[in-house]
Amino acid sequence: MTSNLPTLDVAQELRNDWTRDEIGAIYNSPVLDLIYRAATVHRQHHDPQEVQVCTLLSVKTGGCPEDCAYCPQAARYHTNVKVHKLLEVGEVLEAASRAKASGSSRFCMGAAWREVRDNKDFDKVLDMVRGVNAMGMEVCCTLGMLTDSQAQKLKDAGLYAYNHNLDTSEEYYGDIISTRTYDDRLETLGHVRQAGISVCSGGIIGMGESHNDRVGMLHTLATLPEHPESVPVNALVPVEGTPLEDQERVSVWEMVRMIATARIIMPKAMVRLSAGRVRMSTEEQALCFLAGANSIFAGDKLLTTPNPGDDADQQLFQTLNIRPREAFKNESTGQAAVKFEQIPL
Ligand code: SAM
Ligand code: DTB
Ligand code: SF4
Repeated sequence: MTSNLPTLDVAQELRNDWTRDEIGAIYNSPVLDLIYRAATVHRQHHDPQEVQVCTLLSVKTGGCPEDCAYCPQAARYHTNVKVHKLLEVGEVLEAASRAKASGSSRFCMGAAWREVRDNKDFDKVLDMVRGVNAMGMEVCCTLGMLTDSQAQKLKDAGLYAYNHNLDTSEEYYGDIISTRTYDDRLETLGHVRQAGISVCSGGIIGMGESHNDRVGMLHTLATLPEHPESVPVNALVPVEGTPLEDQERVSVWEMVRMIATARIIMPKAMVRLSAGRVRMSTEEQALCFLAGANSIFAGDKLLTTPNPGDDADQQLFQTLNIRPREAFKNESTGQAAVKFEQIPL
């Protein structure tokens, strides 16, 4: 018996000319074939025993002017998130140091901002970036929209990666967010890429989008001039008070389809099993790793919602014989290396 998957050379070169139909055919293929193929591609480009461990910290929480329907930090929704102004540099560096001690190689600082403004708070964030860089961790930020000069300042301070998610397809985007456009998002990603910062961009499933929307988002990512170095796949965490509070949780098979398709079409990217792990069993997470995920967020909190925590993850790594990936492994897409230097303080 042969597989009824459309033929595709698993040892293929990187491609940026995927059609939406080709990606749809992969996404919709029989799930066991899909996992097998993704696992094969994964083993050609990555060590399957290695999983990148990233720690997230919300450095400025809540009170955001945007209307992202999924987000507990939008000021207009009545959620239990407490607004907190930008943290002090010292407390952020202490958190980064704890994250490093517990095995994280990447530290990602998130701010509930629409965009970065050239003010004292941005100067503080630049100091945080310098400090985390000096600890020998990959430092990442997710601060909203950036201009080209702000991206350059972050790069000069030692920023390794910038997270800015497309979240969903261009067609569905307007149903989820009205306060900025898909093109705004793509423009910031262009500034990040231009500054030579590693690009982290993915999305969320379980927001009421169709399978075609999921394929559409993957198509946009895989046809960027260069693939993102990291692709986070989040399952919606439905939070009380947000417009999406009553969304049904996605099944593991939907996560597996997204992860496996991302792995096949962007073979060199780190595919991150992101929000939603707290609801998953060891077996479900193992399926996601088999399907090509090779990165997670660690710690007992994401930005504002729960995450499994270090003890559970230590157990997970032991059970599955996986080990944390070291910092600064060349994660270039193969199309243009992200040149990175550790900057002495
Ligand atoms: N304000 C910045 C921005 O929107 O780019 C950075 C922080 S924002 C919270 C980062 C990402 O978190 C969002 O793009 C979204 O993908 C993810 N996110 C937020 N709330 C979520 C939720 N309830 N479930 C899953 N992912 C979520
Ligand atoms: C990403 O793709 N997922 C993370 C990170 N990038 C910033 C955020 C998940 C947030 C989940 C909801 C919360 O904890 O507030
Ligand atoms: Fe604000 Fe980011 Fe949340 Fe949107 S996702 S409301 S921009 S913090």
